[in-house]
Amino acid sequence: MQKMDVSQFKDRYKKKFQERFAFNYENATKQEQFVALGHLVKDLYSSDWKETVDTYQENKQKQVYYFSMEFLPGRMLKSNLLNLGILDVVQEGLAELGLDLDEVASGEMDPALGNGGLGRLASCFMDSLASTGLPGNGNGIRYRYGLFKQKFIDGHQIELPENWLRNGNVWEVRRENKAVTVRFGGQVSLEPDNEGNMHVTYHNTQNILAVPYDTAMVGYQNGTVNNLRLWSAEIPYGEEYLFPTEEERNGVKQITEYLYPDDSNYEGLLLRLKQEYFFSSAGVQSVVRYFKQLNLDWSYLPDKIAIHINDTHPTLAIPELMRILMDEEGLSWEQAWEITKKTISYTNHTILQEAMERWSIDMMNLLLPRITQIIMEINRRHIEKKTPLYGEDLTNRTAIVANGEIKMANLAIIGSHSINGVAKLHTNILINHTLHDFYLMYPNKFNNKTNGVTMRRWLQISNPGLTDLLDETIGTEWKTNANDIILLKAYAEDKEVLARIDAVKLENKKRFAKYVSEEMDIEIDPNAIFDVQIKRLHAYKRQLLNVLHILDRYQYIKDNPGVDIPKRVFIFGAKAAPSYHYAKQIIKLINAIAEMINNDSSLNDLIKVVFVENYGVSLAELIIPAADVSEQISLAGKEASGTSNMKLMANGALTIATMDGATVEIYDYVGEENIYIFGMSNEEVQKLNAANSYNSREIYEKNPAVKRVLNMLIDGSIPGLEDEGQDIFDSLVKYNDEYYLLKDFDSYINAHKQIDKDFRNRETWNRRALLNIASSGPFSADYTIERYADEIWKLGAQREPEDLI
Ligand code: Z16
Repeated sequence: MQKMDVSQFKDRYKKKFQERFAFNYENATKQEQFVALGHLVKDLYSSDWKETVDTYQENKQKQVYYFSMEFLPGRMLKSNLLNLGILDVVQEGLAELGLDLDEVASGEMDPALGNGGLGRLASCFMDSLASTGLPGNGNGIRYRYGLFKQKFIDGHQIELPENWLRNGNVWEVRRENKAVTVRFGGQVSLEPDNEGNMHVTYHNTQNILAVPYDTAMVGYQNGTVNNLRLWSAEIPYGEEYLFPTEEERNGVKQITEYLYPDDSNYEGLLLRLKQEYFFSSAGVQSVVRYFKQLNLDWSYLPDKIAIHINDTHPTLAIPELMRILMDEEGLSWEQAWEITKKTISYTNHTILQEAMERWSIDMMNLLLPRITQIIMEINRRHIEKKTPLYGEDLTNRTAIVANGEIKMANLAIIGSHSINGVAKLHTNILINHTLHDFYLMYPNKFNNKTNGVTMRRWLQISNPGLTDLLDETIGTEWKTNANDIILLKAYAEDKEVLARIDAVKLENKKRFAKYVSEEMDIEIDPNAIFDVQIKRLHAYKRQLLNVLHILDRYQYIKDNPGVDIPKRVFIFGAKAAPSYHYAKQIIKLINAIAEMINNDSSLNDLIKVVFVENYGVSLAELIIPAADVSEQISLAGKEASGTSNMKLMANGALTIATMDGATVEIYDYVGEENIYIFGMSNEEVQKLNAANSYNSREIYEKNPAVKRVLNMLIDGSIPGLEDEGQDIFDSLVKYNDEYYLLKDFDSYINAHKQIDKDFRNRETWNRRALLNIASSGPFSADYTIERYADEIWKLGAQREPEDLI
C-alpha cells in the first residue's frame, strides 16, 4: 500500500464523502462519517487483498480454512487503520477536519456473530494469521441477527434483536459468482451405471443457495490480506426452479437468520443442525472447487488444504468431504478416508457434558440421508477395526453412534488427525479423564494449544496510553514480537515508570467512570479498586461467589462504620442464554444488590456495583484497560482456558483466581507473589467428587459469615428480590452447591482482604502490575497461531524457528 500523508488523507476523505452521500461531511451523522471512512480504507487494502489471494494460488501454497460457527471481530475500523499503519495519519487528518476518530469509529456496528470466548478466539486467530503472514481463511455464517442485545428492566435481562446490518456493512463483498448449492432432505439411492460403478442419486431434495460474503482480514503492516468468508442462505434461482412459496422462502431465510445464544451449552434443535451442515458443506465445496483449479492428484489435497474445525459445530465437514470425494469425484472409501483424516483437525473447548453435541439419528437421517449413511459406515468400520485391538468395552465407549444418537466429538476425533485442548490443564483433563479412551487408541492425535489474544486490539487499540509507555521504555519491537514485552521487567524498580503505569491506569479508569456516569448515572471514584468480572454468565464461572464476597463486605462495613479500607467498584459484564433460568436469576440478584448498595449512603462509597448492559467486544475494550483486579474464579477443572484473563493481565490488572484453565499458565509466568490464588485445585475437586462427602449445609450451619450472607438472600434484606433469593439459596444449601462455592468461600474472602492491604501500597502494586504486563507476551495469539501452523496444519511457517518461543 502506498503511503499517505495527512493532507492527502483529508482530500481523499472529503472526496469520498461527497461521492457517497452528495453532501458535506460536516453535516453528517457519525454513522455516515464512518461509512465514508470505511470505504476509503477498503480502497486502500483492496489491491493487497487481491494480490494475497492470487499469490497463494500461484504458489500453490498450503492454506488453512478455519471453520467456525462463530466469529466476534469487534468493530473493524481502528484495527484496519492500525494494521495498515495509518491510524495516526487518519486520527490527525480527521481532527484537522473537526472530527474525532473515536466518535467516527463509534458509528460502526459491532458485529456480534458469536457468544463469547470461542467466537472471540476465532477472530483473534484471523488477526494473527494475517499478521504473521500465514495463508489462513475463515469460514462461517453471516447471521442476519447477531447475539441478542441485552437490556435490564427491573434488573431482569431482556433480549432484543441485534439488527447489525441495518445500515449495511462496508467491509463485506457479496460474491454471488462463488455461490454453491447445499441440499437437504429427500431420499438417496445407490444405482449402478452401465459400467457397473455405483452412483448416488438424490430425489426430492430441498436445494438452498449458499452465497458467500467476504471480508478482508488485514495483516499488521505486512501487506498480507486474508479472507473471512461468511455464508448466507438464499433461494436458488434459475429455470429449473419454480417460483417459491412464502413458506419456502421463510424456511430458507431462517437458516442464517439467528445465532444460537448458547455458550458452553447446546440445544439439539433441527434448525441448529441445518446451520451446521449449511456452512460446513458450503465451506467444503468451495475448498474442493479451489483445489481442483490446482490440477493436482486428489492425494495431494492434504498437502494443499487444512480444514480446522472450531469445536464440534462444523464436524459435518468430515462426512461432507467423504461424500464429495466418493460420490462426486469417484474415489474409493479408503482413498477418501485417508485424505479426509489428513485434512481435518479439531479443537475441543469444553469438558462440560451439557455442551457436548449429540444429534438424534432420526433427525439427522431425515435432514441429511446421505451424510447419515456415511456416518453410520464410519462408525461400523471403526468398531470393526478397533474391537480386536482394544476389546469390546473400550471400543464401544468410543462409538460414534449410541442410544439413537450421533456423538459429534467422537466423530471429530475419529475423522481427524489432531485434537487439541485450549490450555495445558484442559488438555491434561481431556487426556487423563474426559477422552481417555480415545487417548489410548490415538495417543499421537492429542496435543495442547494454549489460547492467545491479539495484542493489537487488546493493547495497542484499547490502551494507547500503555502502548506509548511501552514504546518509550522498551522500543517498538514488542509490536511484532510480543515476547519482547518482557523487557519491561528491567523497569520494575524505576519509580518514574511505576508512576506512569499508575497514571495511565488512572486515565483509563476515568474514561470508564465517565461512561458509567453518562450511561448508567452511577458515580464511581477512579481511585477505587476496579474489580472486574467479564464473561458469559454460567454457574461454573461462579459470578455468584463474587456476589457472596460483595455481600460479606457489605455486612462488614455496616458493622464497622467508618472503617478504613480502600474503595471498591465491582464491575460485571455478562449475558445469560435466554433459556438459562438460573443464570438469569443471578443477573437479577447482581442488579438487586447493585441497587441496594449504590443507594446506601451509610457505606460512604466504599462499595459500588456496576453491571454494564450489553457486554460485548466494544465494552471490553473500554473496561479491560481500566481494571485493577481480574476475577477468574471458576471451579477448578471447569474453565477450559478463559481469554479475558490474558487481556486483563496484559493491561496490568492483578488476577484473583483458582488454578483453572490458562490462568494456571499465567501463574507460572508471573509468579506466585504477583497473583492471588485461592480455592481448591483440580485434584482436590476430583477427590471431593470421588469421596461423595461434600455437605454444603454443614458449612452453612457452621460458618457464621457464610450463614449471614446466605440469609440475606431469603430474609428480605435485598429489596426487589423475588423467587431468585430463595432459588439461589436452595441451590447452595438444599441442593448441595454443585460448584463448591461455600467450600472456597473463606479462602476467596481472605484473598480479597490481602488485595485491600496490597492496593494501599501504591508502589508495590504498580510494580506487580508492571510484572503482569511484562509477563503477558507468551499469551499473544501470534505464538498460538504459529504453533497451530507448524504442528497441526504444517503450513511451513514463514518465520524462522528462533522467532518462536
Ligand atoms: C465457548 O465460548 C467456549 C467453550 C464452548 O464449548 C463453547 C463456547 Cl461458545 C469457551 C470456553 O468456555 C473458554 O474457557 C475458552 O477460553 C473459549 O471457549 C475459547 O477456547
